Amino acid sequence: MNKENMKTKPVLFSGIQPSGLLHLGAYIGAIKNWIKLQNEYECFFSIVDLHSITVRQDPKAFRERCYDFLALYIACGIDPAENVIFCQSHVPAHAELTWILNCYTGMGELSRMTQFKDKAKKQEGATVSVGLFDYPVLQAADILLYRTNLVPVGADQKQHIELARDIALRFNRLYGEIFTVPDHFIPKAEAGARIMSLQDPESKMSKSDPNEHGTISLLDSPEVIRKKLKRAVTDSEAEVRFHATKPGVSNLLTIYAAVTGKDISALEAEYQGSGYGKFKDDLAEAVVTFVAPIQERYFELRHDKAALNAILQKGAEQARARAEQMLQKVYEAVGFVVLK
Ligand code: AQP
Repeated sequence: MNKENMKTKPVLFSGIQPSGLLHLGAYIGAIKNWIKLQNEYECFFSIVDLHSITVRQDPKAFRERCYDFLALYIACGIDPAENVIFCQSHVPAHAELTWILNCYTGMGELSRMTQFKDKAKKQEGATVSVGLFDYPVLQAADILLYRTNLVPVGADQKQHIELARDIALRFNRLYGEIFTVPDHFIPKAEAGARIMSLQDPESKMSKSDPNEHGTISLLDSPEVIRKKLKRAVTDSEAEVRFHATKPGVSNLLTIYAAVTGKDISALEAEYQGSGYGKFKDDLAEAVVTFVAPIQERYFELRHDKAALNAILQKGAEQARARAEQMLQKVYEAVGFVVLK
């Protein structure tokens, strides 16, 4: 992409919380499309660290994980020379716009968010923070600050993007065309909109899954990947077929197709009559082969903190410049005194 053309391109924003190891679900649901779309859009890829503190983080591990994420974004194929990659906490406008948007969002709307209900349930016994409740508004601010046209996400985020659209439309009705109303970009189900846990195919693969065998991290070793896929829950039919009644096998087929580029129907044909053992072994090798170059590049990049900090510094400056413009526009629209 030629930087000169950036302003004429539509805008893409997306981010991932550095709240645990980056896994294959987030890669297939989101990052794969970031890579595909990065040349067509002016892209802002964020490490959304403000979102992560909606649940407790160990500060030292959390800080290091932000660098892990940066190195992984790049290792997966996001070019830092052509895209803006930044930590959300480096751009104060995200928190500032959230406050404004909080005042244009109903408690009822947030109460209906299924992610909140699921995540609050997972925290049973602990205090559920106001931040967790408000997280979709922060996400709306993330998106709306950049005049975003497209938000590539997994299916679990659809409701949040719809909320961001509702807030933008509501605000625009009151004050004129301030915000761009964003669209989501969600893969089709068979392309990995929702990759499920290897241990519980009814629940999505998740960073915070206490069962580590349910999730494949992009940094898992070949031995660990083989072990997790060998143990993956299937069914008693021994038939490699994509079907709603076979969620475990369908999930494995989706992963297989995503990491090899093969069609699901071709995989079904390839493994007809062969049982699950060979299917799982081959899938494990395909995943190992897929993550190998990502890991190699990751380890090259990860030790060079100075280079990573320089990328974050540049990204923060670029994102701040853009976000600040929108924030000023919003401040003016709601009637704050704006000092020129
Ligand atoms: N299992 C998944 N299948 C498809 N897409 C997924 N995404 C996450 N899990 C899957 C997509 O990846 C992006 C990053 O999500 P996030 O980390 O910001 O939030 P999340 O959806 O809450 O992810 P986790 O793994 O479930 O995190 P924890 O456990 O920390 O809450 C999003 O685009 C998401 O759709």
